[in-house]
Amino acid sequence: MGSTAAEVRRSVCALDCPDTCSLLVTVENGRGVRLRGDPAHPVTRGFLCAKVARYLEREYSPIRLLRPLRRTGPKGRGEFEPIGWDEALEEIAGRLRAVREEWGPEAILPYNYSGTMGLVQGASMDRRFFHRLGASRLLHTICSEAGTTALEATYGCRLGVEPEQFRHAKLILAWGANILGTNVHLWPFIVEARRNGARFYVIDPVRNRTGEAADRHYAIHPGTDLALALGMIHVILREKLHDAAYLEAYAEGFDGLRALAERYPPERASELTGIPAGEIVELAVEYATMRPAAIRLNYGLQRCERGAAAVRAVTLLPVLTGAWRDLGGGMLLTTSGGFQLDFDALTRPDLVERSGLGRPPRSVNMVRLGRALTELDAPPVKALVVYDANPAATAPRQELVIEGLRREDLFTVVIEHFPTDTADYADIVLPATTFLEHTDLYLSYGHYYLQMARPALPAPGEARPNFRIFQELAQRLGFEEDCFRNSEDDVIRQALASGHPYLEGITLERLEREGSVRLNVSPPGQPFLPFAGGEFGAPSGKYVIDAVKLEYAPPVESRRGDEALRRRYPLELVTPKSDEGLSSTFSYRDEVAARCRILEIHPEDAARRGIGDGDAVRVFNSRGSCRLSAKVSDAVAPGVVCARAAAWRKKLSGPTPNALTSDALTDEGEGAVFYSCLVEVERC
Ligand SMILES: Nc1nc2c(c(=O)[nH]1)N[C@H]1C(S)=C(S)[C@@H](COP(=O)(O)OP(=O)(O)OC[C@H]3O[C@@H](n4cnc5c(=O)[nH]c(N)nc54)[C@H](O)[C@@H]3O)O[C@H]1N2
Ligand SMILES: Nc1nc2c(c(=O)[nH]1)N[C@H]1C(S)=C(S)[C@@H](COP(=O)(O)OP(=O)(O)OC[C@H]3O[C@@H](n4cnc5c(=O)[nH]c(N)nc54)[C@H](O)[C@@H]3O)O[C@H]1N2
Ligand SMILES: [Mo]
Repeated sequence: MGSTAAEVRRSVCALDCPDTCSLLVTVENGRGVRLRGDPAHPVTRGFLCAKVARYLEREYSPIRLLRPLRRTGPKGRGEFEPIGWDEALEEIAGRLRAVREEWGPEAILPYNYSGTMGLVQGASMDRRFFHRLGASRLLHTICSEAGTTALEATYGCRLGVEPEQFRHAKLILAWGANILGTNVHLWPFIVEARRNGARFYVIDPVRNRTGEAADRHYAIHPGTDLALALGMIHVILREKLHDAAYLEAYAEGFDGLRALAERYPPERASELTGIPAGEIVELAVEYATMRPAAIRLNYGLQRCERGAAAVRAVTLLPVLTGAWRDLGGGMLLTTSGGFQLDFDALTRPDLVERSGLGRPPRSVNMVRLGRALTELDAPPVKALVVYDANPAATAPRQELVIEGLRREDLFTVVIEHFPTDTADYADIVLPATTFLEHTDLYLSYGHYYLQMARPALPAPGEARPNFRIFQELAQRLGFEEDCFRNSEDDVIRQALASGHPYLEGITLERLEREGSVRLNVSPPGQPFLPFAGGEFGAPSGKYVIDAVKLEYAPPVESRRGDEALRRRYPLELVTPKSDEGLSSTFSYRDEVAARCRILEIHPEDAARRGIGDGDAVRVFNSRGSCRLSAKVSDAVAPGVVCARAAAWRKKLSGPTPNALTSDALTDEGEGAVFYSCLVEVERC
């Protein structure tokens, strides 16, 4: 027997991460045997993060879902029997039709988020389906809404420094950004900058691996970044280190900012943030004078009650100093605004008019899924379709979410790769393909390369792409519009046809040939300087400084917040991402579960409670409780405890820290406030 020669196929990592890596998959006899980062991609540069380097283990996991399933046991037990696709789709279509008839289409709620960043599988046929149906509209707020709202309000667009240009910086601030854990492809550029003398500082309540690797780590109190930024602005203005000409040319509202910052001298900022006043002065002066200065802002600091204001203030720092003029200077929160695709063509919001509802459907904020399933009325949610998400593990108010999922009168469909906590509550489970098995188009929020992938591997068992599943449901519900007959390639062509200059000359054929194509954000071979001047990146030509929105107020759930609450629950819990996981996508792995079982607590707080290293502890507040294992450590400051997000409940044998997190909303954007969370801890 002649052995089949190994073949290398291209793919793209679809996980929700700024890096959106270009992949090379080695295939032998139809089976993936090796996965690596494409050495030719300017940001992937031939390496992968530890979790995705082992993605083939996930791909071929023995617990992967391979056939449609119907529930046989009580909800939550995860007991199912296999059924055929036709039977499954017929049943779903029938139930959706019945709910629509009895309760109206808004009684149907889709719930999806970050399973795949692919636009074809994650935001095209599915959206068309729910728009045409007239289903409740899900607000996708769980991750970044406060930050992007603030950025757009201030800059008018979502652009940032190219990762490749960080190599030119002399000062780099990682602000609420765990670069080594969540954005590791930025790291080599930081290493290069440091080799050339750059300094690297981290502002984060937790001293994680990124903080350990920094020249300085500022252990800021959670939720107080706004006060730090205002303190820095105060110093920069007092020392006259601002770029008056840049501000004059490009900013409106500067006088208001000056008046506000007057009231935030370093002493006040210090009291609020816990960072010594002298260090705030030094940081501000260094920031304004060491050039180029780049800020890597990630979404960590906007997951609190005043998250949008914090992002507004931090994003003003490079405006104030004119850091944007320098190659390697400025700020990176997201690059997604470079991808000027035709999103309406993809998702077809106009189809709502054909739903028969006669008005736009109601919106449901995904942060409040628990309330939606237990409290919402007129109509109540009677059918829930979950895909690309695992809310039983990742949404706040976990106990309320579970209470909702347990409802006998709720019909739940879960489209998944794995038997997640959410899938355990499904009436019907449908097996989905992974990004290695389907076609997709990928934007990025961490670089400026548009990418496309074809299936690199055959789909195992009976798994199907989301696109096809929603297409078949549309057919069964009798949706006749042409757009439901579009192919995946049709949809990609529609998305590319926006006519925007950034996409000129980028066709499906070219993407297919090259895999990854740089957007036309700057002339070939030249770096992109979105806000340097000249062709200024904001459409209005001006930044909007809205000082009224920048007044500091402590989060209700914080050490300066509600007093009665603080007395009962005196510790601030932050639940950032685990380095080993990707939200809950790898949480079936024992190493992720082990990591997520740990609660970091400062020696003083531990001693006061008689807690020793390794002790089993109960973490609790009025919303719920969970059992973790204490790690006594000064990686957190007194008053702060830290547990890693997104464990599977069944791997912890009980509730996860999201049983503790709140479904309050951010100041702007109605985003999630995972990190404004007061708790108490006791030894079990
Ligand atoms: N390994 C890994 N990579 C991931 C993910 C993952 O789960 N694991 N998830 C992906 C997703 S969904 C996202 S959105 C991105 C997120 O990427 P990041 O934003 O970098 O990660 P987070 O853990 O959400 O938060 C970043 C940091 O903010 C800190 N932080 C918390 N509260 C505050 C505060 O009040 N002020 C400041 N200054 N910092 C604060 C946290 O301690 C954390 O270290 O990462 C993506 N990449
Ligand atoms: N406490 C706390 N909670 C958090 C956070 C935090 O920092 N702290 N972070 C929040 C953030 S930033 C985010 S983005 C959310 C993320 O939360 P979710 O959106 O729930 O993301 P995941 O947990 O990664 O779950 C995605 C699921 O989609 C599935 N999937 C992947 N690809 C496909 C596909 O092509 N088709 C289908 N049908 N399914 C697919 C995967 O198997 C996986 O189970 O979590 C939030 N939750
Ligand atoms: Mo996220």
